[in-house]
Amino acid sequence: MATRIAAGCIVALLACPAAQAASAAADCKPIETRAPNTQLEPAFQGQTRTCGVKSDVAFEVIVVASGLEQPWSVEPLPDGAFLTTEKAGRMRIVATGGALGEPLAGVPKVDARGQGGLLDVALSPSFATDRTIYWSYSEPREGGNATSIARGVLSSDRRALEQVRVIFRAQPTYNGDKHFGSRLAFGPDSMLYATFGERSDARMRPLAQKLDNHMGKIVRITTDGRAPEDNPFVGESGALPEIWSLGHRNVEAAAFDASGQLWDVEHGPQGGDELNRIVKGKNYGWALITYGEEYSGQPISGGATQKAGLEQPVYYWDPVIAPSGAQWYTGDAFPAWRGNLFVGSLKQQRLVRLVVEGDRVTGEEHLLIDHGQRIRDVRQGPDGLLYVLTDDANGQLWKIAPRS
Ligand SMILES: [Ca+2]
Ligand SMILES: [Ca+2]
Repeated sequence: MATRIAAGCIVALLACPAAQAASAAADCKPIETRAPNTQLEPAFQGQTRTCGVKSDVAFEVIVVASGLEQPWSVEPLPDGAFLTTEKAGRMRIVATGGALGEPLAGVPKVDARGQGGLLDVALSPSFATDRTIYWSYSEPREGGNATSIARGVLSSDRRALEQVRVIFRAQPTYNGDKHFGSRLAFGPDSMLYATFGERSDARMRPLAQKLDNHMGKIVRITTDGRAPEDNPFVGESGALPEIWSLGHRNVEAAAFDASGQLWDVEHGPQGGDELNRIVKGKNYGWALITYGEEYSGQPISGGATQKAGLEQPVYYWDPVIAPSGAQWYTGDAFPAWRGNLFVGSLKQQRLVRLVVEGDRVTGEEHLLIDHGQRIRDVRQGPDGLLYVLTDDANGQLWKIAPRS
């Protein structure tokens, strides 16, 4: 055992560019070898195409459950079961043995057109005692739809949601079917952080830069959906008090790290998916600055990538991975992965592992490539294993466990 640990440490050091700065240039082989979509220059070395790393970790992929129709999110429950959402508007519990439960009663209707539907689900920080869950969905509204957040109490027989209440409605309502976001994450402050897309269309895109709406924003709210007094724009004329950060495009991945720092991974334009370290009140640039280009190939904002007062992404992908779901790994099952960020990739059909040191990404590895599935969500279970959800008409829940 001791030998195995020592060997693992050596491998980890060799894979770490910081530990081999002198020979980094010679040894650094980015995983991404395809031509980029644009010739835009990164703001700093390592902001894109960082060194590929390979973890010396033996694992197996076990199918826990099948037959989930376009599942969108999974939350491991404390007892080893799982709460899952399906895009069409169903929430189901997957039992510890993998049996798929009937759809829970009490879920409000969703607008499942396009990218809409039942999206993320999060457990109350005190779920063990209050059995309360929170979920986001594209809510059909008069004149269109928008992302809303509801909460409810899981009934004791686990067949229904009770005391269901919509606690937050992103504004404005819009008649579209794209860029709803969203992910929900409770912070160490027990506040609920939620991400919203900017609805994609040309007329909606500028809203990401305006504080009078929730499009292209991350909000921070109480469990009742109210804005805490210490939010950055409370009291500012014309600004919505729930806003925590702005200038986002479409965020389908967000997670807190072990230190309590929030990160997001957002769908960018063609060649511009990005990882951001989210700081209170900051502007993340969309669409005044961005990497990548329109999917038509046209430049965005004249190709501007940097501007004073606008945050740079910690990392970006060109070509894109189409990120969905993120998890900072903190478990004991895979010591070599502790502190790494895992991100699901829809378009590239893989699980991305990032080695992050401070505010720099120093290594990237792509896992599960041979499975050829779009990855929609990734979460860590109470057992320290990773759970992955595939985006498919016959979606599956996978367990990634050490190979014994
Ligand atoms: Ca979730
Ligand atoms: Ca940005």
